[in-house]
Amino acid sequence: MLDAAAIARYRETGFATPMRAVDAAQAETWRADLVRCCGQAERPVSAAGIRQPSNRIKPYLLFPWAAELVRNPAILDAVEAVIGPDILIFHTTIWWKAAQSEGFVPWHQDGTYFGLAPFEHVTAWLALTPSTAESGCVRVLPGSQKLGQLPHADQKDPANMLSRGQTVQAAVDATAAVNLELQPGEFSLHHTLALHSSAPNLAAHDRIGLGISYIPASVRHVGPTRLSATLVRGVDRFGHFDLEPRPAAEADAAARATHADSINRFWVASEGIPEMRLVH
Ligand SMILES: O=C(O)CCC(=O)C(=O)O
Repeated sequence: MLDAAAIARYRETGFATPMRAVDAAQAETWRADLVRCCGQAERPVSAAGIRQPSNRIKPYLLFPWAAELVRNPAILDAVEAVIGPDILIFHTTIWWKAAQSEGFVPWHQDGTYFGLAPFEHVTAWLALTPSTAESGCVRVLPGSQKLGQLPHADQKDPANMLSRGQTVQAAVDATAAVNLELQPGEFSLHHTLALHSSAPNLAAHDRIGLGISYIPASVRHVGPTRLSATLVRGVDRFGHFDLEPRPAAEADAAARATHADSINRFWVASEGIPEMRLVH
């Protein structure tokens, strides 16, 4: 999947693309599953009036189809090539841009918001619809992962798809950016410190993908809260996280409890690390 030259390119540029995870038919099946299970954009409210975690965050704890998706062997092979054989999933976000909508993602580094050390996390972005320059694909500034962690600040804008509008506080030469164009079933990788963003979706179709955050088991959370993560390949010899179970049935009570617990811990952790608050 990633030969020595491709791994060297990833180290140099901070990204690798495009690679194929599944064929278009399987991508369409997952897209339909996603629309059925995660169609609600707003977080649901319980009978007691308490806002519940969104199905669009960590869906692999709720839905067997998503649990299978994040364990896709082709994605894991590529991830293994860059972070090694013992792999945990720390987070996953569904990135859904409606057709011809204004939503955009500002220039940012994922590492700013996760409270992880060292900076070895890699995001796999899997397309379930075409993700092109026209539909607002992810674009990356090559080599920016070498700049280290840059300061970010909140920039409120209703069209900003990051919860608080977290934006890097550095001049970005967008003309040097590379569009990570993907067809359904293809994926890219980007390094946790790679500066990336995406523009509004000008296409006549929704643009849907998942950003899956993989870390080597050696990476730890820097705050005092004990977080949970999912072991998807190899062995966890470090025990930095409580390991999450795979859902047995679609959003059953056990899966809902695991999902809520995982996300609640994340929220607690974010109180000590302000950048983490309500992150994608
Ligand atoms: O999907 C997008 O437009 C942005 C994705 C992103 O920021 C990420 O996967 O880290």
